[in-house]
Amino acid sequence: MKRLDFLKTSGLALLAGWAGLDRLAAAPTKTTEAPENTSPEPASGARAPKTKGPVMIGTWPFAQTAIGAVWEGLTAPEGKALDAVEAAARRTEADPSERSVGLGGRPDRDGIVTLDACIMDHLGNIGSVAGVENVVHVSSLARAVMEQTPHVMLVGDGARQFAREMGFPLENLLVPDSQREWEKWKEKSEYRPIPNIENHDTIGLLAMDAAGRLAGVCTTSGMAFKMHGRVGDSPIIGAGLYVDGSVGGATATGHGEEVIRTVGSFRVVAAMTAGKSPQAACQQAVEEIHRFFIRRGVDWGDTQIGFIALNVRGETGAYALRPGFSYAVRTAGVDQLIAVPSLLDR
Ligand code: SD4
Repeated sequence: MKRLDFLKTSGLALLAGWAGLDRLAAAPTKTTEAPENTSPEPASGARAPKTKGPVMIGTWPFAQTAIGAVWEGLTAPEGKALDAVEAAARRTEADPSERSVGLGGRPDRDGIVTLDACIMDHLGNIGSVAGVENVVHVSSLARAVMEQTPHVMLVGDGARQFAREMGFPLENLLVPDSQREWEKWKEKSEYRPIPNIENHDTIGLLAMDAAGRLAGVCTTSGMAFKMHGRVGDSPIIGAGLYVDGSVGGATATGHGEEVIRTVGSFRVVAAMTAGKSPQAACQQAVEEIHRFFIRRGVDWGDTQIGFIALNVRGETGAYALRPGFSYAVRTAGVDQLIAVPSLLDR
């Protein structure tokens, strides 16, 4: 392994750590069935009863499985929010049947799978990678950027080179099903970078551990059949993810260009900083983004944007532009998949 003087630990030590995270993710869990809550009440700021950590939330139904797999580790006496979000992300990244994250992610229009991810802790430490080929666990790569380099973001070939130096295995991420979908898409499409509005399945995860530390991660293969080199919101701190350890965190899913344009996740955390509950903050951000569409006079078509948020009191919330988005919430005694309220009816 090429030695770089800013590297603080060896790739072997990192690999040992990742193996530990995957054991954490593989831990058996008890899942409590909970009725779907189709209309979560907005938390009412100072009047809301205090809730305590640990708590963990994530975008889309697959987050429920990922969170369940790491819950035991998060709730252990030494459980850390940062380890939990990374371990949960790794679980989804490793699953080839999840076609929008990690292994099995949908390719770009040239048939190449490129992944984006970022991670942030309660202290404001950040790491990010974008446009990465051949690396399944880009959430861990983002963490390695955060912890092992003086930088916060690596992209493309440089990110892959760093992965190799850190001992990450390089592999083919294009599974046969994704390849078949891409070939079918090529037949029908005009081979233009048309946003695929049906595959907004990024996984964003936020956790608070028993010590009150917050952390978040966001990992995706991005927009299906995107232009090669296109980067969405998911690896952009402030857009796809933001954590303020004294306030709360937020993460986004949906049309990345619009989330970048409006600095979406930071917008949610800023609203919480101003006193909004996570639920009200997500709603305010979506309403503001909707006003951006109207002001710009653009047709938002079937664009979907959704946010989830968690504050330091352990309160959670989510809101989307349109129906169809759901998020997983896990606290002591609660394991729910919640249908997210939305601004538009269709
Ligand atoms: C992106 N928000 O790259 C992410 C993932 C997504 O369709 O929603 N893809 O824009």
